[in-house]
Amino acid sequence: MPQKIPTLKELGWTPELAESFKDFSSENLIPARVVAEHRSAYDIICANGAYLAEVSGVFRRAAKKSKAQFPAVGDWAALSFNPGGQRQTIHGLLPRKAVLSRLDPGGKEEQVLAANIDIVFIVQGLDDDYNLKRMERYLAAARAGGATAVIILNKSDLVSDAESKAAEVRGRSQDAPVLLLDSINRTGYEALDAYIKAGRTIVLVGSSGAGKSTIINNLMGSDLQRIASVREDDSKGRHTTTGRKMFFLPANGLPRHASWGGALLIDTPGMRGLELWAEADTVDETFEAIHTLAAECRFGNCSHSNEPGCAVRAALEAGTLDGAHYDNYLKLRAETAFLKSKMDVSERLKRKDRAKKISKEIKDVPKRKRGGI
Ligand SMILES: Nc1nc2c(ncn2[C@@H]2O[C@H](COP(=O)(O)OP(=O)(O)OP(=O)(O)O)[C@@H](O)[C@H]2O)c(=O)[nH]1
Ligand SMILES: [Mg+2]
Ligand SMILES: [Zn+2]
Repeated sequence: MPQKIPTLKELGWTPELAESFKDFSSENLIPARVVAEHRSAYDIICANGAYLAEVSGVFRRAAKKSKAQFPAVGDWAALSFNPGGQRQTIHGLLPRKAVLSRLDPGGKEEQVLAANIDIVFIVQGLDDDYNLKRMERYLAAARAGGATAVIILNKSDLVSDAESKAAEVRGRSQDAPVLLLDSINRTGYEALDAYIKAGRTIVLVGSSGAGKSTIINNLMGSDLQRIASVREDDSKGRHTTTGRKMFFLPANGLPRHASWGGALLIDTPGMRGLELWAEADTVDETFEAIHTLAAECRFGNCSHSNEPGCAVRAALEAGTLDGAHYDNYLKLRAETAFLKSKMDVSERLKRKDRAKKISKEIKDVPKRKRGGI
């Protein structure tokens, strides 16, 4: 984390977290937030400052079976502090609130990209990166993890039909707000006021080259993250950001937008794809039109593929339901089907509760305004 080292409170430490930390503090452990992830170590911040940390041997053995149990950026860790040590030791993690997870690209398990987040900024460039199916996939992932999603269509300067693209996305984004940004001329940023607030943790995700690091730099008011141009022929990025890392927006270092101060932003490397770590019902909720139609299907457990009396297929045939939308629904449903047994039920319920709470908090959806920072 660059610049001033934030305090625990600035990192989002609350009396509730302190309460759930009680078991750890009796063992002389202190709280720390994980702010960056390296190959086998983590950057953490605790009351004593910023340090590198590793998990203990006991932790490693206990977590061995599951990658998701290892620390992720945003986690609250229990640390044994050694003033003279090069590296501090993580002995445990506090239970996570909302997370953003995906199916680990190398296997069949959950990978937590960011923990204890409030909002996911789904960033898409309006160049060749623009893709409704991918947007729906990210939306389902945010929902599955219990976070609120905000869709950011970046590079609005590059196209003449930005508004109609935004309208197209709104048609498929349900309650998720859709914002247009031009991050070169820094227009559209005022619309972020309603989401970027002190103490909130926000993770930016999307393809390489979408402009995530450019947005972080604009918000921080300085070029802390490296950015690089996309390929001209297909707008693909060059995987410039290589690790997940949290930034603290200083309250008084910002150009003109003091209201963003105190928010925590997580930059992530561009993803080639995001395979869902989600339950089928999450997918159903993401595809609201289909979900609504399904209530009219003859069979309660209709899969909307070949059953008689299927209202979804009827709408498809009548042309009132978009074919691409339906295809994407079936695809994402199929992906989630085999994960069902792997997910812990109580964990899922906790995530749902959290999602409800967060979306209540963030109900003050703004009227979109345009203008410079
Ligand atoms: N025209 C235009 N270019 C932009 C905009 N935002 C970002 N860019 C450019 O897009 C390129 C990629 O931006 P980055 O911020 O590096 O993208 P990223 O999403 O962080 O990419 P990875 O780190 O590889 O995941 C850079 O050349 C930026 O200058 C925008 O709003 N309009
Ligand atoms: Mg980047
Ligand atoms: Zn049906």
